[in-house]
Amino acid sequence: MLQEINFDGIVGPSHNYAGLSLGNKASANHKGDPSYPRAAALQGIAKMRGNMARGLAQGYLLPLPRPNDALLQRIGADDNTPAQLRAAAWSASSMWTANAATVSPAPDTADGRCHLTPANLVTMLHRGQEWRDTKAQLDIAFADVAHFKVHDAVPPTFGDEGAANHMRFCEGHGAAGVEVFVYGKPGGKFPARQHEQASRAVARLHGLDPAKCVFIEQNPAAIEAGAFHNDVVSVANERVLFTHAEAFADQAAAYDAIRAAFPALELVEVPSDAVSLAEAIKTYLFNAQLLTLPSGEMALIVPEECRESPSVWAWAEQMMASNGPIRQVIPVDVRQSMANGGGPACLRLRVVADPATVDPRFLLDEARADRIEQTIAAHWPQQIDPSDIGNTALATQIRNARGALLDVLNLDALA
Ligand code: SUG
Repeated sequence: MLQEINFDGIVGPSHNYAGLSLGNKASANHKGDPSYPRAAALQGIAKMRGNMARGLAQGYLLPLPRPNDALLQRIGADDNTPAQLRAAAWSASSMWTANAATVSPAPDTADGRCHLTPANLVTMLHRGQEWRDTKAQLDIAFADVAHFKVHDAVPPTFGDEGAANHMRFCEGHGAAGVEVFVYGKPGGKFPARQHEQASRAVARLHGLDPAKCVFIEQNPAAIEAGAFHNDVVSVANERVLFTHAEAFADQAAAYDAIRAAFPALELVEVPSDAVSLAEAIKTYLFNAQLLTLPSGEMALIVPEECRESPSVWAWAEQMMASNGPIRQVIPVDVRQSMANGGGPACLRLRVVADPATVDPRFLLDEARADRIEQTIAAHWPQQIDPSDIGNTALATQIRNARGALLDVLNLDALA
């Protein structure tokens, strides 16, 4: 049976704070801090276990090979190369699998298969190195060509950031949906990472019905305030759009366009006088997993930071007391990822599929969660200081740690 499976990125052993993402406030604010890869990865596993315990299907994608020597060679890295450039080859940014790909479930596509296009992530050097290795995993996880089609990334210069700028509305995950692509217009203070033409190319490649696609411009003021991806200010699930009132360039026109394609839209809008744009971006209230529980109720999995914000938590409590579609708000601790600008929603890629058609080596159960946790506890570095980047012994530890995980999951093909 078709169902939503969330594929979380396992946080890689090289997780560090190098301040690489211009326009991502958390990344800039934590530049130079020590990082805790082991704790970061265990936080991620705990989040996955929580959703599994709620009765939801859970998968994962593996960390990519780091440090990436091929990237260092391609930029001619030498002893004088700035630390920032070197750090790109050490980034664990593939943990944010909302940027791994855009996914169009089978009921939406012309050939009745689920289509996946890895995001080219060309705006940032440290992210642009990801897609071929990501595709190698998607090719294995979704190898069943009767049910899946994995594309190549769209070419540069069209920046594509994947599911982080993509929403889907439907009556139920297994029903045909309306796909909404949110793009930024370049020319602002910070890069607009998702280009309209990239979104349109993905929609064409996936064989979507043009009448069931909506293209919406992100609010330039939101990008300027630090919403470098639309999923920092909006999230959708089934009929529900949960959004900040300043997410889109023309908010009313955006709602109208979605309603024209999907009349059943249920809007949960948070006004700016309840939660300011700045507070929404600081707490990542919208970078939440909006999930349909087996009971049919919706739950919002938010970062712990939301509970610490008086305005956000007051709003959440009032919403739960109301008769709206979101019945529960559940905080989770993903602070290590949050400090680099990645909340619960960034850490997962949603795929609607029958789990029986997915390679089981990418699906979580309690036994696999135990094995992954043990491997992390045994091999992931406890702490990385910025001055450690480039250290040969640490590079070896990071490579061996990933190798140990591949062994345990029987995925040596990705070595
Ligand atoms: O691309 N952070 C990521 C965070 C991505 C969040 N994803 C979603 N919103 N879906 C980014 O900006 C920081 C890396 C560093 O600074 O080392 C970073 O890449």
